[in-house]
Amino acid sequence: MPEPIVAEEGEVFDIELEEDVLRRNREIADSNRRLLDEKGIVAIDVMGSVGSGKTAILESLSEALKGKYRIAVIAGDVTTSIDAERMRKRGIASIQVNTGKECHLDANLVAKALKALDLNSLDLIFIENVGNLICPAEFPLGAHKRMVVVSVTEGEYMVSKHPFMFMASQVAVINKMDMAKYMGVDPDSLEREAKRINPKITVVRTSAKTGEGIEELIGALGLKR
Ligand SMILES: Nc1nc2c(ncn2[C@@H]2O[C@H](COP(=O)(O)OP(=O)(O)OP(=O)(O)O)[C@@H](O)[C@H]2O)c(=O)[nH]1
Ligand SMILES: [Mg+2]
Repeated sequence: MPEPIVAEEGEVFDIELEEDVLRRNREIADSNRRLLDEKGIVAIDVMGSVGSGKTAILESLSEALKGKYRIAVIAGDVTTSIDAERMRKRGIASIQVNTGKECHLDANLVAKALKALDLNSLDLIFIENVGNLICPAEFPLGAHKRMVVVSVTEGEYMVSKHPFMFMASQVAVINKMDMAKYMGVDPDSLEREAKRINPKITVVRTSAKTGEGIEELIGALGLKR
């Protein structure tokens, strides 16, 4: 088989421009973190591919946690407000951020969303990133934890193919466990692969449909019921 063509560093984009953008993003992420800490709010960046179940997991987590924490969701999406509406239907304050063509949220968009929320009346903010397993990894938002959601319906290679996302996260969720037997995907091998890429990552298996693993996920995120 012929060797794959690999882009040299700086070949695809102007590398200096990219470094400037990433540095500015980090500065704004640091300022988001300072603001959150000042207000005593914990923020969690929820990343993962399209349809892996990010919103469904946030629905389950919010339901389980809303007696204990005052929760809001910042929902990132390219164009629609569907996810923010889903959370609002459950009585969770929610702000939609549309990125237009961009495949990830950035710290500046999150800063804007934080301005629009009443931070004095919140304890916990979930930030649902745009559905994508590549771009969000490079753009920290100022959250205290980053979690990546994959699902067994995405097949057996989605962890190995996206190492940066697993390196950037503290918690990995393998969702749609109720579908594992139909898909013939082995969750043990997904977990092994995630831990090979990032030995410090905590892996939790969930089903947003049956509620499996939601309690364990609450613990893995450092939250309490
Ligand atoms: N069977 C099963 N279906 C699930 C589970 N979690 C989510 N789903 C379904 O998968 C589909 C996508 O779920 P979402 O929560 O919208 O996924 P998402 O990651 O937020 O998607 P985007 O925001 O579009 O990237 C929906 O039809 C959910 O009902 C699960 O654990 N088991
Ligand atoms: Mg969603």
